[in-house]
Amino acid sequence: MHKDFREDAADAAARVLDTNWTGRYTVPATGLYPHQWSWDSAFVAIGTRHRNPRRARAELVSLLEAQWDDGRVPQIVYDLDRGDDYAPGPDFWAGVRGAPRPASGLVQPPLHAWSAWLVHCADPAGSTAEGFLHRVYPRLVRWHAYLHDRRAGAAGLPVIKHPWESGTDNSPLWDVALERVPPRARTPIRRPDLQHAGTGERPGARDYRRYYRLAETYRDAGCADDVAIGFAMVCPLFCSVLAVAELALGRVAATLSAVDGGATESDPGGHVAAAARLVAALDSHLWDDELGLYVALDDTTGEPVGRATVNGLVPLLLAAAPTPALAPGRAERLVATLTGPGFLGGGRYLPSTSRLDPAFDPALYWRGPAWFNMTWLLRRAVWALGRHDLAARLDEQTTLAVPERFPEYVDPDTGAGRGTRQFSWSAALSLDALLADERAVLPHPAPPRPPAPART
Ligand code: 2M8
Repeated sequence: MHKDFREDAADAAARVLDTNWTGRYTVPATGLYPHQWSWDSAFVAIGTRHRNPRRARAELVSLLEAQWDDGRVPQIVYDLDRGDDYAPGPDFWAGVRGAPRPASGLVQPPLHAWSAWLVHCADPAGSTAEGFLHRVYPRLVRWHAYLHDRRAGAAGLPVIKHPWESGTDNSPLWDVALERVPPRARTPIRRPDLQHAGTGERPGARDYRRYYRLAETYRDAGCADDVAIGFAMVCPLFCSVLAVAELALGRVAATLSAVDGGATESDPGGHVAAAARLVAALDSHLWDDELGLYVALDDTTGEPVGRATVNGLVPLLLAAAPTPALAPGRAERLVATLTGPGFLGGGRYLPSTSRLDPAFDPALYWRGPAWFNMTWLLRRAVWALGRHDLAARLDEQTTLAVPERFPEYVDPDTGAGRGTRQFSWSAALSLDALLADERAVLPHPAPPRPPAPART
């Protein structure tokens, strides 16, 4: 990439992040998404750390301050001044116990520990001076414990209780389970989102009636996770991100014990072991040999959901890990699927749903368009595997960011921008793709130090 282009693109991305910064956190987009979203903040901090590491730390600290008593980190932390600008708003969740701030009772993929580790590595001196890792580590441990314990499904992997928890809301992975949810909600459904994005790009009215119904059922059960609400799905993206986050927490724990000589209770080996358990369960329960990728599992019926989506390629992040690693042969199969006709072999950019899946639609939200966060995850995965050719191929999406004004997602064939614009994680992850130090690509356990030379 030309040097001037890189600098201009990085400046433009940083300006989007400055505009969307509220003073405490970054909204995903000022119109469509006017509150703090959980995994958006994690992605945003990964980009912000390059130019403003202090703000990246504040981003994660503000989100973790909204952590519930039971350890969950909420999907959305609401800004009450913008309460009516997005639905469902804060009123929908009012009355649920255990939340220190007005927030949704749902969660999102647990990318936060990985983000916190990358944020620390960008400015270790500033991070240490602020006690950043000491502040976030206990909260991240409780967050993961919530997922491992309260969300444990039959396969030993955490379940999601709503499509919004996957971050890939209308992915075909959730279609069959959603069919069981009556498309009727008591809450009147408002769609302020349609003022900011095309109707043909966002989920439809019937989807929304089911989303609301499911959210109502969960809320009315007090957001208790031991109550069956008819939707409990294991997502390969969610689980593999949690495994990487455990590896990151292992690095955080090791750093803390080196810094304070064990004063902070931390357990590096325990996090690596948790990651290993997740990888083993993922390999045993979610692999689809015919599709050549990982699929979702319906925890209610025990049935796998044989649909090919980008979610099922994300476990490639775990392929290069020395401990733990995917089962032999899986990395090669995943790369073949990634480069095959359903994904990069069938068009220019990485689609969110396989081009070969019957639900594929290049314009519709998570059913086809290329998203910057998925491309970023896969780019890190292939780089860690030494496939720099594929990383360069995935980088092509970054060049669209400036002319398309940092769109929420793009058409996977033409690259035309879709959804809202000046979207924070598109800007943050473009910034990271332009500026990141690739040596820190994944948070695998640090290699053991060579033994000190023997004294003579
Ligand atoms: C989208 O999800 C929200 C609900 O959380 C929505 O559709 O209104 C998804 O793309 C999700 O992954 C993202 O975190 C959120 C905010 O950017 O928007």
